[in-house]
Amino acid sequence: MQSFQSDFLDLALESKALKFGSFTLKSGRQSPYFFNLGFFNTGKLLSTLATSYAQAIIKSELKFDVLFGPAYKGIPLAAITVAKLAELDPENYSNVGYSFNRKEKKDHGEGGSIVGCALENKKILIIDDVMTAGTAINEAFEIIKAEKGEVVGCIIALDRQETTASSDLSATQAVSERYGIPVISIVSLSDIINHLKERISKEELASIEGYRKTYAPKN
Ligand code: OMP
Repeated sequence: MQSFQSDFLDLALESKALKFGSFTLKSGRQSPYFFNLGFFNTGKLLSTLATSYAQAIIKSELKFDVLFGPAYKGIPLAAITVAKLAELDPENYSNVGYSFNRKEKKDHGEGGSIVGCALENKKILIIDDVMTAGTAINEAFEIIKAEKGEVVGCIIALDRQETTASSDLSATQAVSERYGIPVISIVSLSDIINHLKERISKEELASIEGYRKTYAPKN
């Protein structure tokens, strides 16, 4: 594991963004852990979060023009990460743009549903928090398609590595296959288990391992 990944997981535990217990997911599944990126809510935490996203993007060597953060949660993620990319690697990222969609249509001023860089004819990297079934990401694809942008990849903080209800692939594998693009993450469920197994209780570890087995991709 790289240091940006372990720093990220350490802060996730410290900030209580990563919690253990019993949680109902958007999909209705009952999960023994939950990752709430909203707990990265101070300057220090956001700065580390931005570094982790930026390092994962730099490592991927993906080339893109605009980092797109779907409303609402993707908005600050796109903003902090594009700024951090320019700081860490100005030669390659100083001119990368960022944008996000409005949830409500604006009918005055310049109108339009995109704020920030226009997406037309641009290579777009989508940034989001967590992928479980891929529902949130699918909506982002629709928005970008309507704006005539080309999605070249997705970056998320956590890949939960779970199958969806309709496929034997994990949601990230399914999205990657459906759209023919890479889906990269700062960390995955396997990284959480490997990094934290000495620091969480035996019971917590056993229920996470059980959950992983139940929803593991079949490949
Ligand atoms: P999908 O849209 O099904 O991929 O689920 C991802 C969304 O679920 C995230 O954008 C969150 O709103 C929420 N979520 C988390 O934030 N953290 C988790 O650990 C799990 C979920 C979830 O409900 O699956």
